[in-house]
Amino acid sequence: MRIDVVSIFPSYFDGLTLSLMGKARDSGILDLHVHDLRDWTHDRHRTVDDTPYGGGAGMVMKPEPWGLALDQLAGSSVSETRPTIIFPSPAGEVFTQATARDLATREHLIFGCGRYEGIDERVFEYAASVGEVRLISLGDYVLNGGEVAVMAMTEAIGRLIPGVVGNPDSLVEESHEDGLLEYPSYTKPSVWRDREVPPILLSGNHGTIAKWRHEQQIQRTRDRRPDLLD
Ligand code: 6GU
Repeated sequence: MRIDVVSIFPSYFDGLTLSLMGKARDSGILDLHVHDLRDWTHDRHRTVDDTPYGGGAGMVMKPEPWGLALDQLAGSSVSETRPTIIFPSPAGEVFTQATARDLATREHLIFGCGRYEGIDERVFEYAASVGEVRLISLGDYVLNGGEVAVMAMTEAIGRLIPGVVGNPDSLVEESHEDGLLEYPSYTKPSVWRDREVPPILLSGNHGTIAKWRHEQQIQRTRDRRPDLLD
């Protein structure tokens, strides 16, 4: 999979050289490129924002650098198929494990990180002429820009690409994969600071253990995330 990220703070994404995402890049499973939006400006100050038409607080990202970025990154020199172009936005559809699974099947993702009060609306219209546009939110709260959201999304998507997570079994038994939260885990020692590991886990009976874990999943989901059971 190819991923392009456009941001005015490319160094946010230095963390994607670490751990499993770093390994996926080194092995070539993930072809990730981070770009500075200012590289598509042509004025001396490398301007990416301006005041909003109609007045109001804050600044708006100018359309021209975004247009040039999309022309270059969505062009056929980068991918044969139309890319999926994702703009992180608190005004978008909410990102879930199902979104991650869908996006993990795409050949080419482009993430456009907005800052300030947002991006000139015409950029979204133009992007829809060169790719499939998705506005995606991490949840109902506001971040200063899309960078942290794109870090989260690329990790959630990247780990679903075959070969990124070493043991595929660990993808199956996780929170949200079956609509339930994960069961509790324990390791040695069997008694720690007077607290015992649930004895059933030491019984060696795999059938009863599986049943107990499933019950724990349901109980936790009911307690912490009843909305997932509706
Ligand atoms: Cl994707 N972007 C911003 N700026 N704020 C958010 C968000 C995204 N998701 C939740 N809050």
